[in-house]
Amino acid sequence: MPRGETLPGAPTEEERIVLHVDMDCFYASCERLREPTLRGEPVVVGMGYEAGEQTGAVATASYEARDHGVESAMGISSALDRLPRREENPNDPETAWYRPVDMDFYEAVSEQVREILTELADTLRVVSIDEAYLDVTERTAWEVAEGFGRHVKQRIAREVGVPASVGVAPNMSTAKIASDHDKPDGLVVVSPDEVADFLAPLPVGDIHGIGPVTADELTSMGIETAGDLAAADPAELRAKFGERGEEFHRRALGDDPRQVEPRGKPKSLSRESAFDGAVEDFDLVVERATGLAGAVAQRAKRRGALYRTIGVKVVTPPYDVNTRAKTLPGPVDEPDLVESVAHDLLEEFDGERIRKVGVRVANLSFSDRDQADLDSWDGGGEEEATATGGRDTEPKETDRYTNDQARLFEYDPDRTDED
Ligand code: DCP
Ligand code: MG
Repeated sequence: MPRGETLPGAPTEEERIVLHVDMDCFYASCERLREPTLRGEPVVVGMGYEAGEQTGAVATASYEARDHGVESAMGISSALDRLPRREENPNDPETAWYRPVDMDFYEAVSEQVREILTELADTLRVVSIDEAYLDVTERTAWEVAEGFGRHVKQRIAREVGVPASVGVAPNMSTAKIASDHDKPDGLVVVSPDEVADFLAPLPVGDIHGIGPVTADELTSMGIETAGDLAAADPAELRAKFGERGEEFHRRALGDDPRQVEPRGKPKSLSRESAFDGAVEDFDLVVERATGLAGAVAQRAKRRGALYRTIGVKVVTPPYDVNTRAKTLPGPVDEPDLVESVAHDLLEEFDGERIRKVGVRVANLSFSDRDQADLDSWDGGGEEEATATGGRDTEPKETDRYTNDQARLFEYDPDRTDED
């Protein structure tokens, strides 16, 4: 339907109420859930924190640790410079508790949150392990939206035990900015008549779709805030950025026509794992791939997905991405086959130094199951199928992190609709 037209009886865009939930320092909050003594303490979660290891990266840091400059994607040595291990300095308050990443546990916690959100939303779109949009138009009204947002936070806190920040706004991009606005434990409601004033002072880089490069270009044009962008001449923006320029302009005005929609059925499922540096021991690679194959096959089973293509991804230094895939005569659900095909495809990399390995199933077909099951909170790792149906192709990068070191074990968020 063209913008500006409305079906009789359908709510206009301004009448939609969108809620964005983003869990606070999620992995660290999960660690606190099973180890309550970590509450209120600086906590750093990452890989490569086992005793004696000096490489690896921070997945997340609790807000107490962030106060000391420790943040996601930082190398462990920088983190340790700022905050040494508490175990080694028991009486020094300027230290932190370090814990390794445990994806299975975080996914289980995430699943519990998702169940609550499913109950609370008209429509739910899960974006990553700790983030989701809810269309709650039929559940609440602007006059009581703040209470509704608080109710969502409280249910998650009471029933799961982890903190969330919530933003409520008339559209997705403003709701996302709102949830980030007062973290941690934030609740920010931006009603339709407040959107422009809320956005105006924010730096342009906060606007959905504007990355650091575009932000720099805008700054050089004298456009620093969303308010500047909203006031800029759309024709000039178009001349400089093409259609994207007009979109930036609309977004800066708080105009985002996207509707909250559940995720469609995935085109493929994948899981990958980075080594701590590059490894030469091929047995280690095969062992890691076996674990990934099992996890992917299990995820496919849970979603009722059959696959025809099984593939691997191997990243060699510096950052060369190699993919290999095999397409079967018909769709299957056979975990053993995923493992053996993955092993076969990896053979040719025996003897190479390997930074990262991944396993993927594609060409999916689905048995009859509830769509809700497919809209899983564990969405990490899905990718669009390649147009060539799984032959050797350059995979689409779904990672939002530029620093490969920061791509932590099994962390592979599907941010394709976000970035
Ligand atoms: N993550 C990761 N590597 C990164 C960034 C994030 O492994 N470079 C993981 C750890 C986070 C989780 O993803 O806990 C969610 O990412 P967020 O960006 O939402 O970060 P947090 O939830 O940790 O913190 P915030 O309170 O800022 O949302
Ligand atoms: Mg978060």
